[in-house]
Amino acid sequence: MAHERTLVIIKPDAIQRELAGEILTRFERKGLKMIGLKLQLLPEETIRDHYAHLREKVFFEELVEFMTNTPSILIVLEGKECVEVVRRMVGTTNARSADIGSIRGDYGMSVQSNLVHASESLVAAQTEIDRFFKPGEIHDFTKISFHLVYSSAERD
Ligand code: DAT
Ligand code: MG
Repeated sequence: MAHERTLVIIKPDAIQRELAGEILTRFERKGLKMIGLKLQLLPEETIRDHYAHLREKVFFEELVEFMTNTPSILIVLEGKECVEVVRRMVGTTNARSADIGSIRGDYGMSVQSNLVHASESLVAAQTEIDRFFKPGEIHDFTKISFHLVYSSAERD
């Protein structure tokens, strides 16, 4: 399967604001294949690893608290060039300046509470999928709408 996989987290603010269905629907309607999905209260240590690149920042402890006080929805998506496609659907980190039409741009007003996480590269995506999902929680099935979403050359 040459199609990429990426990790999306529907964050606690989106769950509390009842935006989970809205956000999930965007990925479905785009034509992405959902191969993993679960609701989970994320363990503090897992979030410290996930955001290790930010551990020296003044906002880090508040970020850890924000991410661990309400469950998140974890999603693995698959599709052609989907790491880049999903990052563009999510928008830039600061939701106030994110493009209108992106998820953060349409629903958010915050840098921290910006509704969704999406892996930033193919390498990060693999690490993050392995961090949050066991192999048995990812489902490799044939999606019958693929011949409508892609040309034959784009399907592999
Ligand atoms: P992104 O989520 O767009 O990949 P990132 O990896 O730089 O951005 O940061 C991860 C998360 O950390 C981000 O979604 C929200 C939080 N964050 C980043 N910069 C912040 C800041 N200046 N103040 C508060 N939270 C911040
Ligand atoms: Mg990031």
